Amino acid sequence: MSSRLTRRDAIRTTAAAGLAASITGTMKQVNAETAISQSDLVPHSFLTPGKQFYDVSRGNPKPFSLTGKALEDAKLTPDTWQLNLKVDPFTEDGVVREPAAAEREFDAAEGTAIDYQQLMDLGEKHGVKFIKAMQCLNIPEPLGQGLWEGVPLSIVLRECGLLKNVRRVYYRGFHNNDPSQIFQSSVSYTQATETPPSELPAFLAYKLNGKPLSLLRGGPVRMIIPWAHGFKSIKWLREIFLTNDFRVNDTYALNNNDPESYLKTGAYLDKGPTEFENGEPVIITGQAINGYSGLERVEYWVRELIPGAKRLDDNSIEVKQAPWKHCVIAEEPAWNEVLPEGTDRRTLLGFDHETGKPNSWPLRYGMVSFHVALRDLKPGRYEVRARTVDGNGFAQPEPRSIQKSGKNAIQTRRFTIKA
Ligand SMILES: Nc1nc2c(c(=O)[nH]1)N[C@H]1C(S)=C(S)[C@@H](COP(=O)(O)O)O[C@H]1N2
Ligand SMILES: [Mo]
Repeated sequence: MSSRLTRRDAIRTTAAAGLAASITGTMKQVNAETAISQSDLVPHSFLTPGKQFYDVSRGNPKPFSLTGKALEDAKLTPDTWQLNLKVDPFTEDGVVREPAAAEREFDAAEGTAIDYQQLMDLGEKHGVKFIKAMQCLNIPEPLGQGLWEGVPLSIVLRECGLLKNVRRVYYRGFHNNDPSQIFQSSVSYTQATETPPSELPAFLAYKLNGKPLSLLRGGPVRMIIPWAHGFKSIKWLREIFLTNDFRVNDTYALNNNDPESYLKTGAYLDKGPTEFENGEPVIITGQAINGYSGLERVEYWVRELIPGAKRLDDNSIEVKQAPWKHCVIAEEPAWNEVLPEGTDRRTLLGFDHETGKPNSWPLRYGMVSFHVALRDLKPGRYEVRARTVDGNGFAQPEPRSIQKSGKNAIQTRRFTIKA
């Protein structure tokens, strides 16, 4: 792919159209005589470099801003990292009768915490890697997509030997001594230990895109919960608790979020310029999340905004019964070009162990680029929408249009074709 050449073409045609400022836009206009290049249609990199993830971090100071001794005291360097893996003796009258118990516990106070090398050793034997997109329940835009590498939570829990009365596993990242800074999340014991063979497991990640997980992205070790929104994927992981409290005690639930929501299938439009010359194709691009209920296709609908046009609600008849058409979903990338050097696809979860082909395209819990080139629109004002249709045939924002279980309102962009 000669992306440099096509880039230059795009600059030339954009400048010719007097839209020099729009070159970084991804909904751009391309001279009809210039072939539309692949990088115009798929402007996203397949794996997101760690630094370019949209960051969602709590804490004051934020853990990734710590340096020197403060960073070591926080035990957030590979040499100092320690993980407590303990039982929570919680009981409550009339609610939880018996406390959880474990044959073995790992506790820094006892000098028995799990260190980085021990986790690496587990990884040596039981490590897995997979590609997964990160998406915040509350932000209508994917945060990034990574190749994550680490150890399944089930393998780490096995270190505790026999367990009794454990119904949930909850975990926290580093926080300072202020209890209001605690940000914890949880999974059921079953979710932690019994991964359906076709699914990705809950796991402790220590590598991203082939490199040690950076402090910025939650390193040295973060939790990754593949089927969930980002709040379950706790960064700067330091503590895991085994409890008999069956209730979902995620901090996120206190902010009116559904703590059991699954990663939602949805289409997210890229931003771009709002004015175009007459007679040129308008390229609409975006990314879709392949969530828990699968991704069947992405659709778009363009309507002309005639004077007096009403704002349309996602659940309006006009939107539901509009003549939606298919967007083009990006093909599988040239894997050798997008994966870190030396990555053998046959070793990735979600890929066939013999052929190296992905078990599904788009990848489960991954994100995929989509596009459509709009041609022959006459001068006027327009509004374009994109939506996903999930594996059960439900169109976005269904089947869960409750925005506190994942933001997936139908996105719109408005633009004008000049006379
Ligand atoms: N320790 C800790 N982990 C955390 C958070 C946090 O504030 N503190 N934010 C969570 C939320 S809400 C999201 S969406 C993801 C974002 O991950 P990213 O910053 O790597 O994109 O991290 C999650 N893990
Ligand atoms: Mo989030």
